[in-house]
Amino acid sequence: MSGTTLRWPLRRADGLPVVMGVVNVTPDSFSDGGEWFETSAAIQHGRELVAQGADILDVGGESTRPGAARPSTAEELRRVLPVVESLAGDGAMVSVDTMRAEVAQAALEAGAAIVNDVSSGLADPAMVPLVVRCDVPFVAMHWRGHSADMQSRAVYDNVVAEVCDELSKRAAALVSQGMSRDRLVLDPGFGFAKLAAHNWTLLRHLDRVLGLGYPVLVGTSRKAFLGRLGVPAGHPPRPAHERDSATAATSIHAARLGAWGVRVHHVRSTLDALRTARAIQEAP
Ligand code: PMM
Repeated sequence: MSGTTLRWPLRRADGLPVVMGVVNVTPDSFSDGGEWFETSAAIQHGRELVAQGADILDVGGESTRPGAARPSTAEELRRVLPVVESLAGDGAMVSVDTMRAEVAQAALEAGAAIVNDVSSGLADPAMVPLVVRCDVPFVAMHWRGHSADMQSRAVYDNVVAEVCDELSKRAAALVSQGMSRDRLVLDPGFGFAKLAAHNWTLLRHLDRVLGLGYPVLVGTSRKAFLGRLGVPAGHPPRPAHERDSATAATSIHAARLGAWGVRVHHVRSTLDALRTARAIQEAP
């Protein structure tokens, strides 16, 4: 497994946040559902994202959109493994986006270097022991339950305080189970058990998540709350592929506050935006 030799935390030579490009091998993700479902299309897409400048490719075989049903483990393995193997074989740094230890283990054996678990290990009791054993970087996201009914848990008195509290307790639990502190990345989980207003408030106060003292990954890309801006009430949100400019704006915000990385579908527009914002900031 490649994790033990990985220099971590990964940083870009140009100082911009690490850009994680999304490779969803699913028929039903809200953002790009079905587009890259065929193995060869997913591999081709991953290669394009690397050509656009992605630092990490995040390969996932389970849609986590609100209300989504889970695929079987066998189906998730079938979707993910050939894509991980091929992209890692090209030399790309691959993370596997999974809540299942069995899938994570097979992906690590196929060349993945990072585990990205939207449940932070809560969905499968075998996940944390696996990650500890393999000593690989672990992205732990704020999570309150599976997608089928997660939006019923989008209830907060103070979303920023509660997300920070739940995330820091989760990080402490992971460390107490043997995870090395410097292998951990935290993610506030935009869109997961959160309504649009919660996502906006969390973004505005992202500095509080950063204040927990871990590298922070921000995953707002193409999420529904970005598609509602400028759309009259009662009309449907903009389609997912029309949300990349809004995503670029959130990436600039995340970079300004010091996020470690951004997880995005369209890498080129994100990097264009990040480079532009920095050129303005650094101009005399
Ligand atoms: N969002 C999705 C899937 N995986 N992983 C992390 N760490 N953070 C996220 O915000 C996140 C994720 C859902 O979005 P997609 O369907 O576009 O992949």
